[in-house]
Amino acid sequence: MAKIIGDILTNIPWQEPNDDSVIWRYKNNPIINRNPIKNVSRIFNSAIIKYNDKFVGIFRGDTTTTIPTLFYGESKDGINFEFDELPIEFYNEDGTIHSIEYAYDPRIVKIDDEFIIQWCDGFNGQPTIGLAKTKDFKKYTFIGRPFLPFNRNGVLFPRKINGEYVMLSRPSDNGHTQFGDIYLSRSKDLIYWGKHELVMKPTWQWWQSTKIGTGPIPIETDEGWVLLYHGVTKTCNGLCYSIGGALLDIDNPSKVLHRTDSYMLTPEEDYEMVGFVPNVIFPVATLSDSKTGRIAIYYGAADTYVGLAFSEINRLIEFIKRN
Ligand code: BMA
Repeated sequence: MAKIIGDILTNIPWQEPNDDSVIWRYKNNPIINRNPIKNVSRIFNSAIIKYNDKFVGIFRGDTTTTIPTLFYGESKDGINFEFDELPIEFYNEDGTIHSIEYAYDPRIVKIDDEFIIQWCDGFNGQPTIGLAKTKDFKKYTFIGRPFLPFNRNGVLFPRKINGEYVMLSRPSDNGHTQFGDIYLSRSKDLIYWGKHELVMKPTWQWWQSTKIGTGPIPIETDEGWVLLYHGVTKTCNGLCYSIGGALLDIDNPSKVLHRTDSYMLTPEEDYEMVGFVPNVIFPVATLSDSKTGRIAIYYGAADTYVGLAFSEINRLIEFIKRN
């Protein structure tokens, strides 16, 4: 039996499965609908984490100017969220305002006593990774940009490994990138990054043959790091995004122990197949309970909604090893 190494979070959202699926959807999906707040058309691809007695999130909101930016929201149950109507304001270390060009696909992780936010950040009009920190979800301090453009899907591990911060990312281009591998980089201070290594490339299975990119913050278990990722295929109708999984070595996470040949979740529901960008399932965050092994997965659906799904650590690891 695999064990999650992490906090006991007994009140995460949960629904029992109806069958032996590795990942199953919440029955009342989507949990966030169109036009969720004033001047925001769609909230999707968003990050949720436990903070004190509530669940808080950094949400990607595509505004009515069509520019994506980041909003704060919170919830008692991890399902019904209330949002601030104004975007998050970031400050530089010297107290001046750090202005954001555009910001999307945030992730959030707690390392020691700080929450670190990672997102795709417009840098002179070109995408790369931005990092910021907060202790209270009120004051946000911009840390910097680990890499030059073009890069996306920067995802930190939830603790230092051998004394260093470790981040996965996907070097890309300035458009709707038609290629993409997952790389790993290390840093002693979150500012200077190096020791880059390749982790995974696309494979011959069509669902993950065009590009791949990291999803949520990896989950630590006694069998290795569980990594959920998106795998993309090209069709006559555009790109299609599904969820895959891998198990990475605990001390050297550039080493892939197991990886799925088959997808674990692919667009099948109306809210995943019809929307601003059809056929997209984009996993961004998980909440997991080390006591029961339950996992709640938050994903963007069709670049329009937030969907919720569930898994359980033994099923997940079994599937990753066998498929
Ligand atoms: C990717 C990112 C995601 C988006 C996906 C599908 O390149 O921009 O934000 O969900 O495309 O459109």
